Formats: sequence, structure tokens, C-alpha cells
Amino acid sequence: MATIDLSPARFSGARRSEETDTLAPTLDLVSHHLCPYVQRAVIALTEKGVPHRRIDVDLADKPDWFRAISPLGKVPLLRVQLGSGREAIVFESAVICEFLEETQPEPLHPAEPLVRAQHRAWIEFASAALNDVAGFYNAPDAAALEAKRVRLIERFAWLERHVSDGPYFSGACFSLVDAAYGPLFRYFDTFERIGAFDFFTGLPRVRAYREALAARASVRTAVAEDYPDRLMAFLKNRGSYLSTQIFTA
Ligand SMILES: N[C@@H](CCC(=O)N[C@@H](CS)C(=O)NCC(=O)O)C(=O)O
Repeated sequence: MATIDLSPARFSGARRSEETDTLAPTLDLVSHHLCPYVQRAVIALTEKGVPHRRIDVDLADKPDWFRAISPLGKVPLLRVQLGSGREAIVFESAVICEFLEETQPEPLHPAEPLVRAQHRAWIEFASAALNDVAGFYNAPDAAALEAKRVRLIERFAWLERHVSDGPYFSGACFSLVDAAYGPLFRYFDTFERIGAFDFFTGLPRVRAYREALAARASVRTAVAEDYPDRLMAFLKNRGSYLSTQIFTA
């Protein structure tokens, strides 16, 4: 069985430890159908061609086995089997993606440290925008919804000034930063089915970026076919102002 060497000698510039082991070739990703952070890890695994199994958990009714291995009670988790027989858990999507970057083929980070740092920073920015997305769909009234709509437009205006001429964040190469924006933009496909919120008016680069990501196979296949219906049902059940604007079955 092919294994991947995890000894620190593989990585330059890192502090050395005594830890050496091997990583079994198939990885388990503990997931949730709708989670955008899970999608980042799935996109990275797909782009790198890493065999993996996806294990979806019900976050509304977390199983005991999941509580026992998830320090923050959140998905995604990467569960890896080691050659020594041990099992290890890696949590937090950014950490999972960086681990994949260090151990798997097909680099998704740029080689230059400054550009890499900027990509990492813009991944953080996508996480801040995801918090605003949650604020938008949980807003209790029309005024709060509008405030979050404006906030999100401000976020996209920042992105407009920093995204490349395309198709991806930095140009021709699909990168880890793109794996953060694909799942973010996906929410807006469903928001647009609910109403005309005009998130992307006057933002041609962001619009083109959104389209390029939606067309990327790894982004498209990071969710199941029933994702739009599941998300719509989730939004309808929030008890929020947006929920009251959903008139589909
Ligand atoms: N910072 C975390 C965020 C992950 C996160 O918020 N996951 C959500 C689902 S999208 C979760 O598991 N929430 C726990 C819950 O709903 O109880 C990461 O990047 O992995």
C-alpha cells in the first residue's frame, strides 16, 4: 500500500521534531452537506487528486463519536490513519488545507512568500465575508438584512480592487485562495433565487471571478446535486427575515 512520508526532513525551514510516520493514502473528511469550510477542503483534495471518503454528520444532532474527536465541535475534520496504526485528527479548514499542501502533490499555493502570504490573508477575508453571509441570512428584520447586504457589497468592492484580470484570483492558476471564494459565491446563487439583492452591480471583475469559479469542476462537485434545495430549506427554517421572503415549497 502506497504511503506518504511524514518525516520533517521533507519540509525546509521548519523546526525539527522527533515525529516521523507515514500517512495512509485514503483520507477521511468529516463533513456537513452545506458547510462552506468543508468545501474548501474538498476542493483542495479534488484538485490534488487525493483519494478521500466524506463522512457527513448532522450538526443539529452531533453523534457522540464526532463530539469525542472534534475539539471545537465543528466540521471539517481530517481523520488520517498513520502507518504506526495511530489515528490523527486535523481540525480547522485552513490547517487542513495547509497540511494537504505540505503532504500532497499539485501545489495550490504560489511559491513566492509574499504572494503566498497575500493568498492566506485573502482566505481570511473570505472567512469574514462568510460571517457576513450568516449575518445576512440570520438577520431578524429588514433593517438588519439591509445592513448586512451593504456590508457584503463593501467586502466585494475590496475584492474587486484585488482580484486579477482572471480567470482566478491570481491569474491563470487555480489556487487555494480560489477554494475559499467558490463556496462563498455559491450562497449567492440561492440568494438570487429569493430576491434581487444587487450584490454585484458595478463589480465586473468579481462577477467574472464568480463565473470562472462556478465553472471549475472541483468547485462544482464539492457539493451534492441536492445542495441548492437543501440550502433553500435551511434558509427557510432559520426563522429570520430572509426566511419570510422565501415562497418556494
Ligand atoms: N474556522 C472553522 C469554521 C468551521 C465551521 O464554522 N464549521 C461549521 C459548519 S459550516 C460548524 O461545524 N459549526 C458547528 C455547529 O454548527 O455546531 C474552519 O475554518 O474550519
